Amino acid sequence: MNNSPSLIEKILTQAYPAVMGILNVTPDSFSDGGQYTNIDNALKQVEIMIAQGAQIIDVGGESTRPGAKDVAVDDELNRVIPIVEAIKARFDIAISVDTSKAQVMREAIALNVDIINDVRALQEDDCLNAVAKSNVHVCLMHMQGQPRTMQANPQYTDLINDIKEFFEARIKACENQGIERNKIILDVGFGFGKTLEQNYKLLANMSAFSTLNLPLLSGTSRKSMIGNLLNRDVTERLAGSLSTALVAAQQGAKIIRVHDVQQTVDIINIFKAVTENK
Ligand code: 7PJ
Repeated sequence: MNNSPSLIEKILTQAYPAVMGILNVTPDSFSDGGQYTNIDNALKQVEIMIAQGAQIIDVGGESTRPGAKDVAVDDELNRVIPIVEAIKARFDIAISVDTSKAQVMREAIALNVDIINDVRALQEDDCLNAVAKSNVHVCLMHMQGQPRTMQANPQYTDLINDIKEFFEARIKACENQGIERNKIILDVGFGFGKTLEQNYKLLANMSAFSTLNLPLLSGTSRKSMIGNLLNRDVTERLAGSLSTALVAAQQGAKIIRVHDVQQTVDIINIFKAVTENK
């Protein structure tokens, strides 16, 4: 029996946030779609992100941008699984798989991935089962509605409290299936059924979720909450992405999910210097 902490357990006990580098293997993702569908290109990008200081690589085969179409399970498996295998064979890096499909979860878990990152918080068929009895960590993200329609008219009684109650219910559902609480990571889900103002309210109040005593993941990189506020298209959102990442770090996020790894590592190192010299 090996009791030494896993890569992800070490990451979650660090004093400063870890950077999760995004590897989209979808042909239609909003900011880098189609670039990394070929295995060699994907591995090159992984190598670059690791050299830049990423501690986790998030592999995603379903585009969840507003309006995106559903992906068939076989297509998602064919996109994701060979790339996870290839990364595992070459690099000692924590791997997260961004999926809402039980079959993709099962095959990823069989390859010993570290995190199942589910924007639907294990609410789809068989997902709780797929994760239960494994050792994997899960990221439960909050989304109101479904990607195709979620930005139409998001409404909350009390934004922070509604999301907190959602987390409590999903944590309970996990625990009822035998998924241990200490395997769970939470994410408020920036851009997933939230207005511009609601996204910034969540960013400003992310530390309110620390009462749940679980690590928080923050994903704002290149999103519309930046583009719409600043009137910048997707290629011009770096400063906005870094600013939101810094606020998330100040609010206690343990993992920052980004496209621009090197620049985000830089701002975390600034955050660290500021904190340590207070
Ligand atoms: C997120 C995600 C996020 C988590 C995507 C995009 C859209 N997973 N997957 N959190 N976003 N946990 O990258 O803009 O915010 S896909």
